[in-house]
Amino acid sequence: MDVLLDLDLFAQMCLLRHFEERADALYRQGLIHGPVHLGIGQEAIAAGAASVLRPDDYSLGTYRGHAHALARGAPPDAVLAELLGRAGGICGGKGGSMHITSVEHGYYGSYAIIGAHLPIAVGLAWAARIRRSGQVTVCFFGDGTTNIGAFHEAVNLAAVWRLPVVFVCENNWYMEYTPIAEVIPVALPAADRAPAYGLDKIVVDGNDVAAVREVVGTAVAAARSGQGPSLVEAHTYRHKGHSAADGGAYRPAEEVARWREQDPLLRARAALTAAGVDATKLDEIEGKAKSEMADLARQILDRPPPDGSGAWTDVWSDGSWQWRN
Ligand SMILES: Cc1ncc(C[n+]2csc(CCOP(=O)(O)OP(=O)(O)O)c2C)c(N)n1
Ligand SMILES: [Mg+2]
Repeated sequence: MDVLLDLDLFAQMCLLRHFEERADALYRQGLIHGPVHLGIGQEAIAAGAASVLRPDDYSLGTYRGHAHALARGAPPDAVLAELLGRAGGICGGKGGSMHITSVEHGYYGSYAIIGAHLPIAVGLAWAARIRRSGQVTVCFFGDGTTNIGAFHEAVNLAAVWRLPVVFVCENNWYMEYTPIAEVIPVALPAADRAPAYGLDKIVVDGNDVAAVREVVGTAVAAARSGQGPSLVEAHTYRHKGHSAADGGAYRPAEEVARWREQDPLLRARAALTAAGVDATKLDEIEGKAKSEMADLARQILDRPPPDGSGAWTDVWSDGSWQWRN
């Protein structure tokens, strides 16, 4: 069997997929307030990249960040409770879907402002360099983000200072409702711009978890050994709309169908069965993930909302909310 893909990694992708399918269903029932952005179809990037990180490495993502937090080990229970606004939410119910953060698991946040987290990733990498800790930072963002100034500033500074950071552009070919090709003068939003910063042009099939693992693994190893940053462009597609409220009708049906055939879970299944794994074993793993997420949602919906006593905690770094109000 290909050592880059094993049953644990398949199980991880099933967890990410069924967590989000459940979140989508709950959103449709009106049980999640505020926007929800699903990365269904993009799981191979989150799972593959997280699988090459050390527990003390850093990662950051966008509002499409559930999978990135879960892939680093954030408990599904606490993430789903956050989405549902129930007690036990990973950010105490104050963040919601777009701001999932788990510092404890090295996931330094989901950011709703496009590009805002790239300079933060550079800061984390710089701090790791000063401490000589050997930690690597991996920063995920979309294709549309490459048109934001912060992208260019962050990649430039990381390249000049040769910081231990890996930028991963999840190119799903759309920025909200706009095809990326309409708003960039090059074909590949990240890869075609990498040489401008002295970086290699790196493209990976983002729906092939083994390929993501290999390419991001190489970039992470280079960063850790002092060879500086990388900019990786991973090609993928979101199966659903920009947010759960968007039907995605602006995308040609044949394009959606073509990418559905390239679904990362289907691709992983094909690779595993070709390597001799019984399909019933894979069904069992996926069925388990699906039923566990349904059970989790039922349990969380039985919980009360947070009681409000923690509303002012964690608001200021020194905790001094009393004298500020
Ligand atoms: C600074 C800023 N400008 C505009 C927006 C509105 N906005 C939200 S998502 C989005 C598109 C981002 O596309 P991309 O980077 O490709 O990420 P994807 O949603 O495809 O994962 C935009 C423009 C924003 N959140 N922040
Ligand atoms: Mg995009």
